[in-house]
Amino acid sequence: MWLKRWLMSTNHKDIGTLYFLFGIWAGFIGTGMSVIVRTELSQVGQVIGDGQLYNVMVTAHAFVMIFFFVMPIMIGGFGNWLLPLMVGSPDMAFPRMNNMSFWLLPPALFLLLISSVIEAGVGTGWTVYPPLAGNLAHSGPGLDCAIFSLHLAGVSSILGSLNFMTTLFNMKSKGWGMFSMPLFCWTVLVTTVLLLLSLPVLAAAITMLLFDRNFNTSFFDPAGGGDPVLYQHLFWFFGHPEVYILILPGFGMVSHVVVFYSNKEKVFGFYGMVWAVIGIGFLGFLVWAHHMFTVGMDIDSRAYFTAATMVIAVPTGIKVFSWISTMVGAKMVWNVPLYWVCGFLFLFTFGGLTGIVLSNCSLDLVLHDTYYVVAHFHYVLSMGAVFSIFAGFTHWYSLFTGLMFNQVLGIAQFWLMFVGVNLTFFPQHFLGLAGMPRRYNDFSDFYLMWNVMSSIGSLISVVGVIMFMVMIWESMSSSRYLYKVEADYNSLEWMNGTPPANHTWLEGPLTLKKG
Ligand code: HAS
Ligand code: CU
Repeated sequence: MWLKRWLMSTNHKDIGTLYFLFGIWAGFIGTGMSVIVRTELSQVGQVIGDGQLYNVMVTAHAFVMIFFFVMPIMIGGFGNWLLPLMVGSPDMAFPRMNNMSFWLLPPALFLLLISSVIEAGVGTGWTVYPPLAGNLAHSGPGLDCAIFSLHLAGVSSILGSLNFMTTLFNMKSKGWGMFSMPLFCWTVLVTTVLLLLSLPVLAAAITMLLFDRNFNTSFFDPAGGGDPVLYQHLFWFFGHPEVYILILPGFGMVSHVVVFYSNKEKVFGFYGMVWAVIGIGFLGFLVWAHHMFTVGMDIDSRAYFTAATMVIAVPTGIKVFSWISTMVGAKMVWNVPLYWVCGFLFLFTFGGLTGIVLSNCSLDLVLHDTYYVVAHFHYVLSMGAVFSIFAGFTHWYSLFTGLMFNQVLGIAQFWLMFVGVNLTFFPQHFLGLAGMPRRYNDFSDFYLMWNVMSSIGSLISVVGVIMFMVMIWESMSSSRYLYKVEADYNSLEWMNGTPPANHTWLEGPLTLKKG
């Protein structure tokens, strides 16, 4: 029975729970790797004493965090749990395929982890650029395992995307049009379109690389008429949409949480929000070469990619200002999720602004491959994507478990994380501006102070993450059912597609009442 429930599940909530457990576990592995990285960089000289091993840790940290922590939790966890409830569908469109999407992930993670311990591991960075990823610099099967891992995770994402799309197109309540869907559904829908259009390009690139490595082709080898820059184009045609894949569902969750704790009926500018998300998704496909300004691009392409990239600040700004407008003049309820949302708004915007700085080709020629880039993407990821996950998780925890977090612990944990991540990543802007390159295991004395700060910050955030586990343990061991769910989301009418009478989707899926 237990095996049947968890191994052969066709229930969207159980599968969502599996995604959460998997993602949280992978998040711990990724965090452990980041601690190794920050330890190496906490002093001048070498700690690990092996540059390749350091690079392997950096690479695996990125892969685990992107493909096995943020994506499974945001899309797999929240998507599975919430989308059917939000559109009034009894389950996902293809429940058995849903189970398969999940169970492709553990073998993918397994392949990725063993890739790090086979021979010299994969020390290429998550971009896996040839010639470093070729069979001269990285001989042996480790890198091939990493490629297979990406193939599997990619198949999982594509199947999941088809499932979500079909559910959102075909299984909405009677009489619902596309614009009846709440914002989280819209963001997941756009995310799945991005996945469906970008992942095959990554699959092509890494398959060509696999052939170059093992079957003597030379797609990316100039000696055989190939071109390594082609790989970069293919990778970033996937890679840039990927960064929006990592943030868009977070945008959706933030919208729901903002409305809920502002006591508002709906978000400011709903249609503007929907079109902003669609706009970000569309523009995301037109800007990939801002990651490649240093390859020797002609001046017109530089001007184009700079301008196109900056345009994305417009729809993103629409979203930021709409969230703020939703809160203006509201009777705010200062619960834990609202702390995370305010942290998100402040820090994501900051990371977005440094992105605009990097989009200027002339500046990027200097800043590319420095810690400024590392600071930029950790502000939008560790504080954007991760903060929105915390906002969503602390908000919907009662729906998932029927339990409540301890408020004091929750607020303390927020501030611990807030201080930790800012202390970790703010100094990295200074390191980057001073020219410290990324993906090196040592640095000159000149960079010592800010690196020490950064490493101390990372330890503070680790304490924050452990504290989050304490919060989960505390809530479960105290069995505190403080809130009673007013609407019965398992009722027959709900399963048949009519939302319960007191259901107002723009306030989030639940109307909570002190019980
Ligand atoms: Fe980025 C590199 C540019 C958003 C993630 N980004 C990365 C990498 C990652 C990443 C992971 O153009 C490193 C990849 C690697 O391993 O090499 N990024 C942008 C821009 C935006 C942006 C313009 N990035 C994201 C998001 C991410 C993410 C979201 C994940 C969640 N990024 C770059 C560039 C590089 C880059 C270069 C390459 C650097 C290099 O050399 O390698 C935008 O989407 C951000 C829009 C958001 C805002 C904030 C809110 C907007 C408001 C409106 C008013 C603002 C205005 C701007 C009018 C802009 C409030 C005024 C400008 C001022 C400076 C004041
Ligand atoms: Cu980009």
